[in-house]
Amino acid sequence: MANTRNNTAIAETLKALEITSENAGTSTGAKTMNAGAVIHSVSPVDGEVIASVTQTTSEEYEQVMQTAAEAFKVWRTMPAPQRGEIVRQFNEELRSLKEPLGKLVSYEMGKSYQEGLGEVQEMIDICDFAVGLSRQLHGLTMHSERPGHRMYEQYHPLGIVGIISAFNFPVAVWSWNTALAWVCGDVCIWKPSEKTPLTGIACQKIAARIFSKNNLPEGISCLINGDYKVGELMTQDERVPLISATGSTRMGKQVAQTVGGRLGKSLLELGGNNAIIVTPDSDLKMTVIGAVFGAVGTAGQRCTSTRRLIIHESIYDKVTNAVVDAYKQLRIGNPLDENNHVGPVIDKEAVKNYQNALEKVVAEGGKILVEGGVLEGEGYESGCYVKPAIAEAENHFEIVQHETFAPVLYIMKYSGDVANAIELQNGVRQGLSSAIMTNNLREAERFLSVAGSDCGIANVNIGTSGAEIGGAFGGEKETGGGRESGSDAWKVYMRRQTNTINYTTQLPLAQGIKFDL
Ligand code: UN1
Repeated sequence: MANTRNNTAIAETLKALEITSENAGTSTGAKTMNAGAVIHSVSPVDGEVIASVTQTTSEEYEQVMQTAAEAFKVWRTMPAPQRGEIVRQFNEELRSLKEPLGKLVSYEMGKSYQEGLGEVQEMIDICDFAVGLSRQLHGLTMHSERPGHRMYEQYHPLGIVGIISAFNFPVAVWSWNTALAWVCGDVCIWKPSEKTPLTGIACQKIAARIFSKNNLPEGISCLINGDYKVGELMTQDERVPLISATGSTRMGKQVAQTVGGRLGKSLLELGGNNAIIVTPDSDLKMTVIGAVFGAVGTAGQRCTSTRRLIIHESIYDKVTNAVVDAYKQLRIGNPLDENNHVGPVIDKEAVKNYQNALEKVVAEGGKILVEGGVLEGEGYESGCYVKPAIAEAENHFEIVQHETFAPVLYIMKYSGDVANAIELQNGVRQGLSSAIMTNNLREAERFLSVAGSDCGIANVNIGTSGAEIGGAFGGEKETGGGRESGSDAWKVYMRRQTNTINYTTQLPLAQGIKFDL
């Protein structure tokens, strides 16, 4: 690592997180390696190279795998509540480092400092959840059909879990996976996005400190860095029974095919195309806050971001005008300055995708309601600051059917019954998050019914983003079908075993089959 930038606040942040020039891109806890090519972490906030890390080579990957496999032999025999105690200690570190880690997330990824803190809070919450879970990894008992027999099921750890995470939630999504996997007795190998490698190193450092303090093997948490080719080392590897991947649908299809081809398990959290339905019985103020935060929060780069607003024709002008007015209040700029609502998008490629979406929606017959554009001048030198835009569009437009990871909101009208709005909301290939704003019980229940939203997440009087960790998180259709985080998502990190024990002196066969010798 080199080039720690000449910015005191960030230099102090890196110091607090123990990111030094000795850190590398590949790490099995205490042991770091750095044989590979250099990748730069460029902040979209000011375009500075914050630091450089090395890409994992295939030789390094092999060493990581061996260290992880050795660590698993130790970790799996530790009682789950004791593993929970380790997660509790890790969480204490997170609590004390919430501010520097939140700041690094904000600076490396570009989301607002408040959202950076929120992301670390999400890590803290899932660790709390995992600690309790470490005493609840229970299976069922069932009555055997044979006398003197006992039947039950138990859960054992899977082994090595591979985690591929995206730039937009550079630390929280890793922790959803890792905190659960750890209490389940698995060890983890993490490939963070090549766009946000430093937050990965920061988390790895924290984990490594805790494992070493407790005399536990370094390989319980491993870090590899690089692009999709490094990810492929894991997806192709039969020694990795579960791959949890977050990112685009295109990436997820690749991962699913490769992992499925070797009959491994994959947990996929892919693209969303989330809508809020606004009915005549909605509360205007709540709708505006939910829609605007959903569309511009994290500069429209959450998989749960609000991409479509489906408004009843009777209130269409009123709601549209209120949302357009709210956009006028938005302050776009340095996300570390708490006066700003919206920071930059991740890089210039994201800026191109944003521009392309705006051009396409117009070409397809859409009408721009809030003008977009790339900001220039003082404070915007990175070239990654864009104006959140709104276009009136139709659901069937090609571009509306796509997830564009940028602050572009499509507004459309529905008439008649709420069923028509639900049809539009479901009329896309993705199925992550959805919401309805209404005080009408019939409409709300209709939206939640079997004939309602087809998404993994369906909210009433809440926007599409900002899910809590307690529920299972994920979506249907092209979103990939995986569930992470709360509820019983832990089961995917374990293998289930059914046990039947005979405590008699006879050996009766199931289904009453007679077989005497
Ligand atoms: C993501 O964008 O990949 O529900 C995760 C939310 C956050 C997590 C988003 N809690 O918006």
